[in-house]
Amino acid sequence: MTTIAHKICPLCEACCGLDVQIESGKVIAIRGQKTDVFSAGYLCPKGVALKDLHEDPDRLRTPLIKRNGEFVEASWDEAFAEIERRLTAVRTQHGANAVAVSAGNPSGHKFGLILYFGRLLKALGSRNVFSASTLDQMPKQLSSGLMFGAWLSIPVPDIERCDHLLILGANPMASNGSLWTVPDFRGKAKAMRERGGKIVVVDPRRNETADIADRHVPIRPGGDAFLLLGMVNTLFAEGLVRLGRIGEHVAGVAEVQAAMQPFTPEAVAARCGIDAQTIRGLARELAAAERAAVYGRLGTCTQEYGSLSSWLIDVLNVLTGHLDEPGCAMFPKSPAFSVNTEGKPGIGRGVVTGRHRSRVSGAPEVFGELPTGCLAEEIETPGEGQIKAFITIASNPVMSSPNGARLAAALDQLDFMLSLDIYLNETTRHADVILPGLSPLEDTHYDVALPQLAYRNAARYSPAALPPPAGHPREWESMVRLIAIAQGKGAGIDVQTFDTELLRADLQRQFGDQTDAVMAAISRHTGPERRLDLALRMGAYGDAFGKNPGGLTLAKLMDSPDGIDLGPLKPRVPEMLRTPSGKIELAPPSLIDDVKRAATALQQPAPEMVIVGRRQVRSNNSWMHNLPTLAKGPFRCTALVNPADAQRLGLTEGALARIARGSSGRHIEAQVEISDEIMQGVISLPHGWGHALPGARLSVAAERPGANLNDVLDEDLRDPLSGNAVLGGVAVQVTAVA
Ligand SMILES: Nc1nc2c(c(=O)[nH]1)N[C@H]1C(S)=C(S)[C@@H](COP(=O)(O)OP(=O)(O)OC[C@H]3O[C@@H](n4cnc5c(=O)[nH]c(N)nc54)[C@H](O)[C@@H]3O)O[C@H]1N2
Ligand SMILES: Nc1nc2c(c(=O)[nH]1)N[C@H]1C(S)=C(S)[C@@H](COP(=O)(O)OP(=O)(O)OC[C@H]3O[C@@H](n4cnc5c(=O)[nH]c(N)nc54)[C@H](O)[C@@H]3O)O[C@H]1N2
Ligand code: SF4
Ligand SMILES: [Mo]
Repeated sequence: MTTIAHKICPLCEACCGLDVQIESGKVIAIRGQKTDVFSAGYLCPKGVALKDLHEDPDRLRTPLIKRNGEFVEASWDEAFAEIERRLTAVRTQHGANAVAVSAGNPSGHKFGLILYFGRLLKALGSRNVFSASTLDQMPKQLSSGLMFGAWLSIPVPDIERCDHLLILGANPMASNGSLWTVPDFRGKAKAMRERGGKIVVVDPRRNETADIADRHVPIRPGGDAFLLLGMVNTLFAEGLVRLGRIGEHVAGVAEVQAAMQPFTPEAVAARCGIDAQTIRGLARELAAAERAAVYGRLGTCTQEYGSLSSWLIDVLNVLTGHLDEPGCAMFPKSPAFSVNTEGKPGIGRGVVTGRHRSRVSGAPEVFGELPTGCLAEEIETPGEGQIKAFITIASNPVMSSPNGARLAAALDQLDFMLSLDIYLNETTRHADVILPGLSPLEDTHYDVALPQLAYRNAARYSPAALPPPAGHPREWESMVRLIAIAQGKGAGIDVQTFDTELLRADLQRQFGDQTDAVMAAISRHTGPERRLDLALRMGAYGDAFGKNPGGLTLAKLMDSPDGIDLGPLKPRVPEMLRTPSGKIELAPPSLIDDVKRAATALQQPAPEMVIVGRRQVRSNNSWMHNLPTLAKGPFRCTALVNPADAQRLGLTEGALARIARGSSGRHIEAQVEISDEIMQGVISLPHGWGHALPGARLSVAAERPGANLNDVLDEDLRDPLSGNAVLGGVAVQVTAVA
């Protein structure tokens, strides 16, 4: 008998609904779910590869414990007993800060992990919290937090009504969108252009998105802040500033104007590699467009001026009247778990940073996290607060962070390391215990964060497509047992009972003497589902436990396998603001101050060659190169070089180039691909490759390991405000390998 299970794909931010065809417990095919109210049948090759992932013999299905340097299979109880013994010893001997935690990208997509992560951190009480966010979007979270009052109040283009889209440092054609949940970007971009809309892409590479755009403007890597400063300067100089409806809610326009004074298009042109006339033109056409949005992503975050660039993108949106209007940059309204729909509308506590600092480099905490670039030194450097134990949760920092080799060596100095992961890979090989998660097809799904970034408001939930193997806990259950260990209650607690206790304690603070009634109302669910039911019902569209009859509940979502459409984005200013002033803070002092740092770098000459990264459709960061469906076909980990550079450097198509990072002595060898899609003076290599490290169990990936871009990047190069790693625009020396 064939059944179709509906499953939301957890692999990237597009959140596509999938039809999983199952026969006798076996996956036959995976297709886009045409009836999904949000993704309407779209999927990419990675969604199809969920079948490979499910069946991958290398995927871990049993806990592993390292004994005498070798991993051996263990029961869940044995694994937890080992964790309890060793983690407790470290905490007793060295204190709470001796345990560090790192959350990787998939933990943001798994609701059993994300909903318990905060509770685990609280129970551990350590300042040493790290995540992929400081290799990714922390600058945007910081600028949004400072401007709008919440870390995830990030405006997204209302693409279905937009007629001018300026994209910087993003490639949604390959990435399927990021900090912008937009399945089928291609279809939506096509529709936009058919309406007469225009797409402009600013990128050192004529990427797949530039290929379908109206115009590609090459930019010197790391130059975005300068381009944007020049554009804002132009708006003021030419009288193009118009704030429109939201004007009365904006503070700091005069401060921005004053700070932008020195940055005429002529002054910034060389630094961003774009001539003054083009800069003025980009500003003018943005100002002239009725419904427009500026959107920037990874390329604008992972650079020296990541926070400045992220901020200036929204400064442009505000100053041209393109924030919070239909067809412009808008704030989605999420059905659950979003700060900007909770509490008193229009005002809040805002965000602060630097409540503590990293011990060795003194990097400020941002959003409760320290920069991942500081992880190795915090393990290596002796003294009070030194990291002695490390917990990774769906995190592969040996591959995904700059100079992972240093981190790998540091991990071997730890007293104890635990990994929640589904592979024995470059990072987890260093662990003492690995607790495997489920195959995504065996897990239930709700996107906690991404509806806050969605092109359209919707609510969707999917049950497991297949039952988990007997005795295999869901990841939230492992999290609950870890919390129990951290609280000194021991791994032997009854998970359900303890989870109920944890939730009751949380609710007590919020609901006081109503707690029992609320607990009773959500008691038909357990685990993350129970927390979800609560959040939905108390959320922006919820039934408010009967006060809003017909409103959302989890039961209602479960009865709607196609999801529930909640309509197009609507203007939300001032209701969504959570700044202490109740205003949009256009001129946060720390950012205005950082403008001075940019001023001192205006004359910085372009190095002869700099390196940047790129994403590819058939790849997902560091961990999906083991799946045959994605791994087959042409070798993808190639170094793109412009024909003029190739000639000058003596590089030939298909041969190896040696890419070295200055005096560090670190270098890699990568296969050359000559193409004029990359601008002169820039070399582009995808990240997440380099699967040749010993001790990993990735048989398919190891066949064509590729080179690791992060081996030539520096762990101490960061955007100082956000702590985000600089992953592009750094100087390298490129030579032909004989
Ligand atoms: N040079 C360079 N470096 C980069 C980037 C770049 O563009 N250039 N991009 C950066 C960005 S944006 C990001 S987000 C980071 C990502 O950095 P990470 O999050 O560290 O890396 P991933 O490659 O996503 O690895 C995810 C890990 O989770 C495991 N995993 C997968 N699914 C599950 C699951 O369901 N449960 C559990 N428990 N584990 C699971 C995988 O086996 C893997 O170990 O990389 C960053 N690094
Ligand atoms: N297929 C696939 N999809 C993915 C992922 C994946 O690995 N594979 N990863 C997911 C993750 S974790 C993330 S964070 C998102 C990222 O999503 P995107 O940001 O859309 O993806 P990237 O391909 O990294 O795009 C970055 C672009 O920035 C350009 N760039 C580099 N340096 C600069 C610069 O200094 N200035 C400008 N203007 N541009 C620059 C690069 O050439 C590239 O085109 O993708 C997600 N989706
Ligand atoms: S675009 Fe691909 S990987 Fe992303 S959610 Fe859709 S099917 Fe999954
Ligand atoms: Mo990311």
